[in-house]
Amino acid sequence: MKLNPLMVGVLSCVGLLAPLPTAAAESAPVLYGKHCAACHGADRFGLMGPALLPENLSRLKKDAAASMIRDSRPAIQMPPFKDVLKPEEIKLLADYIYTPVTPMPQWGEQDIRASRIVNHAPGSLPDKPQFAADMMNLFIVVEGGDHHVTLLDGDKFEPIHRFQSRFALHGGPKFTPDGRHVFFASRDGWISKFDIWNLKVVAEVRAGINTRNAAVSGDGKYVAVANYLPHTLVMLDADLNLLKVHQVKDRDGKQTSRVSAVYTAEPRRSFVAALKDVKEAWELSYDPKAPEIPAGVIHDFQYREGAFIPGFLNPQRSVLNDYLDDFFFTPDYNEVMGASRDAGKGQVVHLDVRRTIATLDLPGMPHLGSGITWMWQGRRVMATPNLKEGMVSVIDMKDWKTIKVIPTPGPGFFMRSHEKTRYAWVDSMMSRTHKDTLTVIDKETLEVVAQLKPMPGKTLAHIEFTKDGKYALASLWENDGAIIVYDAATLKEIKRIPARRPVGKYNVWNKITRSEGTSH
Ligand code: DHE
Repeated sequence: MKLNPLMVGVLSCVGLLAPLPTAAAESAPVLYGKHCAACHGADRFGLMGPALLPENLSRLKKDAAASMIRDSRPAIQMPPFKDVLKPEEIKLLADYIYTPVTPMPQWGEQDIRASRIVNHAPGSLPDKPQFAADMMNLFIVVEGGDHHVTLLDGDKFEPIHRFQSRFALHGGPKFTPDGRHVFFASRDGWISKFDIWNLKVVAEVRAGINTRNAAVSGDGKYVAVANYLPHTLVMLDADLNLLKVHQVKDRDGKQTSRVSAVYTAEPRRSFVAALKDVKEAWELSYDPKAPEIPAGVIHDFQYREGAFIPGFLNPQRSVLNDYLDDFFFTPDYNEVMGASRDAGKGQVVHLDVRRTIATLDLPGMPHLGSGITWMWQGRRVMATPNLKEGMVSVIDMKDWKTIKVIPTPGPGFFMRSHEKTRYAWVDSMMSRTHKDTLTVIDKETLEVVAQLKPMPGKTLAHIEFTKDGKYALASLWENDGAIIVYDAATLKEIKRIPARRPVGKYNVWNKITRSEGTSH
């Protein structure tokens, strides 16, 4: 993690073992077996404690991991090991957990099936909300500080319920179309299904060892999970039963790939996945009647001479000019605007043509996953913050030209707006000096109208609007942080709700209606 030492709780479970004093320096695997394996797994894939593999630890610097082993941290179970392990043993352990496991760890069908936990069988909970609130104006708040989730009433701005989540949730939670269920993905591969109406985690499954994100189909029947480790794309049903594990390989079957992300293209009834190490995008239909997909050379389509695979939940490949890392759908979902993290150039991929149809001028490492769109002077534009430079790029979605670059005080991660508000909000959380500042941009004039800095020096990021667009909720991204509620028109602070590093918040209505101002 480049921003903060966010892997709070890494090794958190080690303390459940009574640490034994170590007389002489032992080898790292022996030390690990003695002090860590019971909770983090002998294979380092994680058990009650998180996985300790370089892929899972990439957001934590090695010396921060060493100091965590040595001194522990507040609010985690692990005791400090400074009186148990010698400094050189702590270093050995830190080196060990950053050593890749070879060959690449596998997490196959059997592992996935065996990991499934059902707390409440389908149909066993009431089909009515068990509390009074506007079910469409609820917020799911992910609190990374102590790995909890809060359900917030979006009218009263009061918490309704708070529960422990899996370690290190990442990406936006995904809702079923009725807004009743929400699915979370953790970096360690756990997918959790929460019944909002009954305030219960109903089922969980571990779909991978290191996961990027998950997507839920527009009909709420399927879940797709994008993994870095192993190189798989996993298909589940909505009760988290395994349907299929795709080994992600190029069309020649030679090169495997991590999956950067998977999203739902609801109007196309499909999932679209970006691959990090292969120049392909995959589209998998979740329509059981999807036409078969030609595989290999087809001599005659009419007479079906050639090999075909079923169209349902199998990949159609678009072969691309460049890698696709982060991407953004056009409003009709037929095209994606994509960026490769290193290139400085982007590409537009047409999902029917199945190839790159345009290149985009995108300097500054745009965070396209955070892009939003709106109508400007009769045309639709999209805007994206940049992870490396303090600027928001505004792009015409017809000719893919950059209309304007709006300067912000520093590189940002998240951008948000709402159909019913005039302003778009963006953070500068990647900046050391301006991580505390939110920039408010007028969507008509494309000018900055305000900069908000309620707590100098403290990170302020990630906005989400209420269902009606009248209030903007920002995260004071600190362990003793808060959700700050702003009037979206006057930009005045209305309320603070305490929260422990609230990394993100998601409004049910904005998500299920695919609001143009929010991420999908
Ligand atoms: Fe994220 C969403 C990728 C680091 C917090 N992040 C996403 C998504 C992707 C992504 C592809 C969209 C998934 C979705 O919503 O379904 N994130 C990446 C990275 O490649 C990156 C830069 C490096 C990494 O380590 O993975 C990265 N992300 C971070 C963080 O360090 C953040 C700030 C803190 C954290 O908790 O990990 C972070 N990412 C988020 C959040 C979302 C997200 C809060 C959901 C945003 C939303 O509003 O939808």
